[in-house]
Amino acid sequence: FQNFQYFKSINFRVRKMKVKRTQVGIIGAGPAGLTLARLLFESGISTVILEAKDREYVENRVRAGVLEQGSVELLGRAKSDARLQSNAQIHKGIEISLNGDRCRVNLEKFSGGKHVTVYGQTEITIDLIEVHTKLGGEIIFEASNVMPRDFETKTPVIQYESNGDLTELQCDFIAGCDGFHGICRSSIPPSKLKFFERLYPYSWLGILAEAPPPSKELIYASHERGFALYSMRPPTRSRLYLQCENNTTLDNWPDEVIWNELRCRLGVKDANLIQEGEIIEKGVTPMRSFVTEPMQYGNLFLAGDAAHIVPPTGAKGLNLALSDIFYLSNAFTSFYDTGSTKELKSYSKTALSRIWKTERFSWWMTSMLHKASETDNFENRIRLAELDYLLSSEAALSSLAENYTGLPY
Ligand code: RFL
Ligand code: PHB
Repeated sequence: FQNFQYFKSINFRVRKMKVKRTQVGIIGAGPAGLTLARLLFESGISTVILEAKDREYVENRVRAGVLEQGSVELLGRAKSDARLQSNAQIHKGIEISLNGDRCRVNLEKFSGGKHVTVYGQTEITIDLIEVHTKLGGEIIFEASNVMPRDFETKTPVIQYESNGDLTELQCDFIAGCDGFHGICRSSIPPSKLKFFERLYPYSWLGILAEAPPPSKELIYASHERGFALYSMRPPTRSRLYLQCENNTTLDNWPDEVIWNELRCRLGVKDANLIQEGEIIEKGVTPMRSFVTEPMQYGNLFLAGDAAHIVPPTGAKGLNLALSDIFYLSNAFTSFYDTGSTKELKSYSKTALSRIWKTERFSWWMTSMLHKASETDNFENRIRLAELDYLLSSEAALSSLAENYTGLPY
């Protein structure tokens, strides 16, 4: 009788499952998932993107701002660079400030002619969604209970709910582009993966301000009160960051305290450098280095923040997500063009080789520029020696410029 009651209650809840089919099912409409969908669409490969949040939320997330040349080229291949080409800024140098003394690093000279492009991730996301939907690409926003299944078989599926319907999306492959807190990495049996992680004893307080950028280039400031970064969202906005304690809350940071701290740490001798304006976004970001190995299990492939995290100091998270997509889109295209699984099989190994070098660079920039614990006076002296060496050695400057502008794919 008990079983019967149970059966009845299950039956009562069972809804009819709809079935859909695509070649590559993509989970997550961040830069990784959207760029993959665009590139596959251009190669005639069908995709469906399942995104947990609504479109407005996805298009308003304020995040990265600095793009390597390889990233810009990939967005060009994804036919999503029209606004970028007319609105972005080319930066041929950055400034490094040590307790208020600023020194320009000529990226172009030390990297053999390369530069970076300043254009917000928010804008990139808007551009990718606009082009993809206009051309008929399918993005399902507000998909809930998204669940990748059967990816160890040749017939993987993604189960999800949308507008009250329960659907099974049948596909050849699943791309897990669902960020650090997504479902894909945690769907793989933990015994099949290895994780590598470092947490840092500080976070970043980030603000976006309606204040015109007074400096032409980014300023990375190492100061005895802690790190600060001056960046921008041209033409009208400044994006600024301050090193803060891990357990800080926004209540500790009224606007006036933020501006005073920025003025002090950016240590500007000309008092006009920092122009105040209305703060339109404020948030705290913890700092983490994290890598998952391998980035594939059966027919589920991880890309971007779903597989790895870097602390934002080197401006690499978005760029790494896009270099993964370069390798993964090529591997899918090669499979559908020729039937060869060679590139799919080597995707994880190929991507991880570039990821680890970029993890190293991001860890190095972070450790060098942030104030370590007061009690670790050895670490703090080593950091100063590292900065002193960097700014006095052409070899060290070349290494910084080569990594900051982006290692080759
Ligand atoms: P995203 O952007 O996190 O997108 C993942 C998407 O997946 C969705 N999702 C799900 N969808 C369906 N079902 C589920 N169960 C889902 N779970 C999650 C999410 O809603 C989301 O839409 O990952 P992606 O595409 O891999 O892109 C990575 C980049 O966003 C990230 O690395 C950068 O923003 C990091 N980053 C920077 N990177 C740079 O290259 N240069 C920078 O200057 C830079 N600055 C930054 C940064 C990140 C920051 N924060 C806030 C973490 C500055 C900051 C403050
Ligand atoms: C940004 O503009 O958001 C930004 C720039 C450089 C970084 C990190 C973030 O290193």
